[in-house]
Amino acid sequence: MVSQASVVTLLSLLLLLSPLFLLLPEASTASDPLSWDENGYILYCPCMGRFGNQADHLLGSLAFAKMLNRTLAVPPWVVYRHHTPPYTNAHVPFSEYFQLERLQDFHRVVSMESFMEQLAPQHWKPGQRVAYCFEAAAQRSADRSSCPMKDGNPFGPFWDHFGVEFDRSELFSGITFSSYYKAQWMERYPASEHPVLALPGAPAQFPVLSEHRHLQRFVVWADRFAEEAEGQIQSLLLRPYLGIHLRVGVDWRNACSMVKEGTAGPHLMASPQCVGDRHHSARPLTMEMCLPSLAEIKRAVGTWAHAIGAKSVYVASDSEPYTEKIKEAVGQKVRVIHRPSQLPQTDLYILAQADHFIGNCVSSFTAFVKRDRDVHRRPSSFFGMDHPPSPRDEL
Ligand code: GFB
Repeated sequence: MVSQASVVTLLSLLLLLSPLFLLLPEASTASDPLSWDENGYILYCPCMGRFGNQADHLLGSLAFAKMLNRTLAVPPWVVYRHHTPPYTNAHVPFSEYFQLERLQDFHRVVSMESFMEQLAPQHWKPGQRVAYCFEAAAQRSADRSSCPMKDGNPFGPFWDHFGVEFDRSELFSGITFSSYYKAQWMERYPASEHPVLALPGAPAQFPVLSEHRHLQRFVVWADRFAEEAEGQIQSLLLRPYLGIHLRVGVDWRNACSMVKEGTAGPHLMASPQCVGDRHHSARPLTMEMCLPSLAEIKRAVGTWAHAIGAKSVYVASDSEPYTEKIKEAVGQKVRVIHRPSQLPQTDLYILAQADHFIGNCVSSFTAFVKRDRDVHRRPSSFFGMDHPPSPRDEL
């Protein structure tokens, strides 16, 4: 028989402990030590291009890790500070902008930082660190048989950031990262013998393959970051607002000269997003799509601002924002906002939330916004193309 007094004691004990129970789930996700995945890991340096390029590569790398059933160590974003002190690269953790746990909804991931802090000391010790690369890449190294993991910037600084030296190299040829080679990868590099595949670059194509674009849905803004960016939208913009991305700086002018000269071919960088994925049926890529003239910028902005009844226009730009010219195109009643030293990711967020977005067909910075908007079924167009092909159903 349980006495009334002991029931009361038990209940008060439970009440006393309940806040602890409530805390348990969070504690188990946030601070539990990581356990080792016997299926192995993939590590890579996001060593090509800036944010948009790295984001494209992340999606393909997620798909590759899932294909091999290995955990992906999600690298930090490499940020180049060529013109700002201290001039060295910054390595910004993925979770600064996005929720790592939402990637888990697609496949097992761990941050590169946690991998190095918690798992490497026991499972990937100095002396056991193998680099994996294409034979062709190793040809570039001094001994022609080592992977050039740390040659130059950003390669050296990336691995140095994590204190990694490589002890030997495994070279491969005759395979690519495509799903066609899944069996060869599994056979050649079983996790039991090759637990950590560390690669000099992303195991993915650029631009992202059409079948991997839908993975954008797992790239979800971090709450704190979204709140701050949302605050800017509330204070600066009136809805409906039009968001535009101007990619018009010097590096871009150089890139687009290939379109002018006719040497670009059917695809140039992120252009499959608007001309179509297949080479043989790609729509022609025009100069207005790559480097829109001021007349085209004014035309497209005027057309879309009118179409959505815009009360404001948000201009994100890599350099010149053409604010005054845009005001001429939309009239004095429409607020035109540009923030010159805006963090690229804040620009991306604000563009992604706009009532309509006009982007640059060839830019992977635009591509990030376009995919995010497609996931949320928000409309987008491009300079030089008012009516792009509709996104595929899987988005
Ligand atoms: O993102 P991203 O790979 O796109 O690189 P592309 C362009 C970078 O320029 C961004 C800055 O990551 C930003 O740092 N940037 C461009 C902007 N547009 C904006 C903007 O509207 N707002 C802000 N705040 N920043 C590729 C590069 O760029 O273009 C390659 O990755 C190379 O390195 C190639 O330069 C020509 O695909 O447009």
